[in-house]
Amino acid sequence: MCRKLIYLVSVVLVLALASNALANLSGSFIGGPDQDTSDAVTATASADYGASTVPLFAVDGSGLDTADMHNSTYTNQMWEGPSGGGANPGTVTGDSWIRFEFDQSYELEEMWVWNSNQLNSPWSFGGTCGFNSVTIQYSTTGGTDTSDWTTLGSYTFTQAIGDGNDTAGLQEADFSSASAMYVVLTAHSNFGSASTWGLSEVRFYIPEPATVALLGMGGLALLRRKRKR
Ligand SMILES: [Ca+2]
Repeated sequence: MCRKLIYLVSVVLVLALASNALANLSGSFIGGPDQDTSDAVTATASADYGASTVPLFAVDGSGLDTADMHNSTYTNQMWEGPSGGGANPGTVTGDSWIRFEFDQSYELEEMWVWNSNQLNSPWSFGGTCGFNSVTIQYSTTGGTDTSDWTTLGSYTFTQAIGDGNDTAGLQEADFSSASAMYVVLTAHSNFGSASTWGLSEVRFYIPEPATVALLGMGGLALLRRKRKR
């Protein structure tokens, strides 16, 4: 009776673990698996135009469909701001920047950036607000000294086209497992907009969770127990 109870409890525990692991597996990015990553990623920026263009819209999954393609060309779905706002303390100077803070340090694999997909009718400068020449820097402390930051590199982003149902302007950056709690993207040019800078969405990929290994061990232990009986 007692053995049966222990077995039953073990099965329930492993099933619970499996459920948790599968939930984590379905999205190996910070704040996943749902597309709204704002529970674990906080975005701040050099500037914005107010409530319809706040940095939050770069991390809340807005403007993406379930296949991670652009599905919007409007504000309220992406971050956007004017030039200026000064440099983020400790990182390089540019015309515009956006900073991401995670809920803890992570070993980053890749960052994905969906560039600004804004179609600013009646001016029709689709995608011209997007970052073009960009410096990417990261830090574990977020300190205000330049020595607190490591430069990942200089990047040339591609332009989104101000259309829906595509992934134009999707840019990847490889962090090669660098530890970071903060990432800053500083733009030195965009795709033609004289006054406006922005991004549609940014996502940070991390290694699969350790629970997968635990799940494997738990399942193996149960199989062995079953074979012995
Ligand atoms: Ca968005």
